[in-house]
Amino acid sequence: MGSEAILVLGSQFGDEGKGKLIDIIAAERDICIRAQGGHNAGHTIVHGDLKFNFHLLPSGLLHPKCINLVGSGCVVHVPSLLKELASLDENGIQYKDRLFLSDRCHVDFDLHHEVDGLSEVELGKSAVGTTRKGIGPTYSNRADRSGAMLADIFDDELLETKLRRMADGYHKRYGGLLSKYDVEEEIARFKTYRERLADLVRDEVPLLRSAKAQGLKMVVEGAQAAGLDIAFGTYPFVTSSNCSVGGMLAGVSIGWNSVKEVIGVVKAYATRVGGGPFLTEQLNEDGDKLQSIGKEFGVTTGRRRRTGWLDLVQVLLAHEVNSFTALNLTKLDVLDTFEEIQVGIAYTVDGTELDSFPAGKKILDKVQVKYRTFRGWKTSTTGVTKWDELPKAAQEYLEFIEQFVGVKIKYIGTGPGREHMIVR
Ligand code: 2SA
Ligand code: GDP
Ligand code: MG
Repeated sequence: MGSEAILVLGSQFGDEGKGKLIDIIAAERDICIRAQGGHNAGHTIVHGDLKFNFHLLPSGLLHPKCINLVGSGCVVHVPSLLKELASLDENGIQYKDRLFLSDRCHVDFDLHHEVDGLSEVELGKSAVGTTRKGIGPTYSNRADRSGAMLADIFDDELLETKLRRMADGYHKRYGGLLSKYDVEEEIARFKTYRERLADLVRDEVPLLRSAKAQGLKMVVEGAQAAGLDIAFGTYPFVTSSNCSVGGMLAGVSIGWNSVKEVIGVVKAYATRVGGGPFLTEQLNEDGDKLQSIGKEFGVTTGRRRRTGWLDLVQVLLAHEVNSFTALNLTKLDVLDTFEEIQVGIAYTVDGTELDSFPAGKKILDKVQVKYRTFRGWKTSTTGVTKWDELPKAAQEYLEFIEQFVGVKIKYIGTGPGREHMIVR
């Protein structure tokens, strides 16, 4: 039997609950793979009283038989990686011989963190609202071919030359503002990382070749989401990687013909953390209620997430880019107490309906969202695991989404725990 992969992708602005679904799917998969992004991501998994937050590391680690790979499209901040590994150790999660990082991953240096912060300060009111984890600067250096791969850190001289060159470049750009950064200290620190990373870093290509030959089952965990995708998101308020199917295939050597399913994760309402357009945002009591019931805080930065109604124009764009084969609607339970629930179903500009989610601030500023109102079900759905046990009004809400997007909702989240899921 051939090897095949399930891809799990965010379809809004991130934090849809991808980590929870990955954890569920990884129980029956042999390999869990991250293909883009870095430790900007925050994926929460809840098992009974235990709560795990993964950042760079794949969310399949809680399953002892699952191998986990950080693929070539990712960027790695080594001190943060070591912190995540320490947290695995503290929780008794064994990762020897089942966690690997591609030697083609680019290194996110402390230098990049400093530069991320400076560039945000410089942007002032137009700041992107990044996680300040150095993601943008690291991908910039990768694209301009001056970055360092994990493979390079095992060569003292090469690493030193590359890091010095990057630091010189940024010193010219930011002058005294970068005076806090000490390149000698970072170079010296890398000498201590080598031994620690030697067993973890490897060429992913033969690893996956052998996995494919054995017919192993894979799950690829998308980080961030379509609305933050560097090509189709709300540029420039996006992350610096492609969070789409294309980004996954560019970030790990599985090949297109391994892809069996592409699951789009959709939160039952909408959230965004950071700046940028959010057309269904509710700066009112409804928004506050979604934020507090949904416990909407950034997993990596602790920032309060902005909240609003589900925007199906946005989800449709995500589907058009990714061709979802199924959806996971998450956090249905957060809507349990609402009298009425709204859903964005179309955009108009000067009275004319748009045929897709538009690009650019000028037009986005003018968009009016057309909503459809649903009556709330006012019954607890927390922990429901069967479709038939959902209130009729909740079923109607879900069926409308399914028909609008044209993709079956296969999974429905009714709470943060692994067991809080309806599977259809
Ligand atoms: P960056 O740091 O360069 O990737 O930031 C660029 C934009 O991407 C957004 N972004 C995210 N949005 C939602 N969740 C993310 N992960 C954390 C979480 C975020 C946190 O799970 O909660 O803790 O704040 C994530 N990572 C990047 C970011 O907000 C910018 O809008
Ligand atoms: P990710 O970045 O897409 O993996 O999502 P995050 O982990 O950043 O944020 C999702 C949050 O919602 C986490 O705290 C999850 O534990 C929680 N969550 C996931 N699914 C559900 C659900 O169906 N109901 C509730 N109430 N919480 C959920
Ligand atoms: Mg998250």
